[in-house]
Amino acid sequence: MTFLKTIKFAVAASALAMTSMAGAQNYKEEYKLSLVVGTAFPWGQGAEIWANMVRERTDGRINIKLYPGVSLVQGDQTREFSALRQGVIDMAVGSTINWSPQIQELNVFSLPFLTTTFAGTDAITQGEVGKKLFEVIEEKGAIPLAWGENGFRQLSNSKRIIDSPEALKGMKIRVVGSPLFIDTFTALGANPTQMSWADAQPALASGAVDGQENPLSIFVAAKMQNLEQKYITRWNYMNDPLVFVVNKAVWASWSDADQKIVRQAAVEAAAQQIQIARKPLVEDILALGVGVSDLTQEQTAAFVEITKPVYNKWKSRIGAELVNQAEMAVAGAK
Ligand code: X2X
Repeated sequence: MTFLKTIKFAVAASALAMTSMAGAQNYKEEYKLSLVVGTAFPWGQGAEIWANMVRERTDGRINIKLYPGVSLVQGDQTREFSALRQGVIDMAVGSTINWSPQIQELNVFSLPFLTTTFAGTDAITQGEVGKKLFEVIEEKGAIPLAWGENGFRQLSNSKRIIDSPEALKGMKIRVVGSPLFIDTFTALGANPTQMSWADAQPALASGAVDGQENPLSIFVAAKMQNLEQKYITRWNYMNDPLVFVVNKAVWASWSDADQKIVRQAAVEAAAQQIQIARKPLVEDILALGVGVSDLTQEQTAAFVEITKPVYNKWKSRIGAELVNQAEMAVAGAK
């Protein structure tokens, strides 16, 4: 070995020793990943796919454990983002609805009837608006890596077919997270109550509330036919994207190579997760004896019309510029 080669070898060896030492010091034994629902749901399956990919591709250096039921924040899903920022949570696959109390811009997805199609949803998340929202999330203190999807939220209830705002009059509906939902369902003439997912299920079972809104994949996996839910209206009034995300300090503690692995795995897992979430479920639901109503264009128009003031009010709260951009993306997708 020449002198130069010997030097190089020594430097490389000590660099290696330093990296693995740093690794041993900085890497946690387990990374806590928060999510609302577990692996019986497409949402949880996406998180599991991500965790498994990362574990395999990092040879176990990054070991992710799933905490469904938002158990790290005692089931209060509206506190998930704060806990993530503070480091109580290391990672999450989280709903934009649940983070919207801390990140006003994420309300854009909850604007009633912003888009009723997957193409429209993709045009928003995969385009300029999606990029901008990732910048906002990063400014707020977390590293977003990929968009997933909970799905189009459909209305279900125990009482009757809902095909007009009149039919919804006075009905007690459980709603999520953001005050926007209270506004929407108040405008529709219903009687909305905000509660967590954990509280929603007993409230539906006991009849304390008549109905709720969630994607069909949630309806099926949570067996909502056993929670008195007999009628579904497939109105596609909003899609609920998920974000695959990592706490900033945790992210910074990983080597460049591991960051790359985690990011790439998030992108792949999210793509798979969206495919699973988009699997049609209407036949399965009809087989359960639950009625599913689709709306005509005229019927949809009545819902759009009556929620327009809510849309406009929240458009200025969210930022008209961002919402205009989302509207343009949707228009371009048609
Ligand atoms: O609470 C809900 O309805 C759920 C499970 O869809 C969310 O976390 C947004």
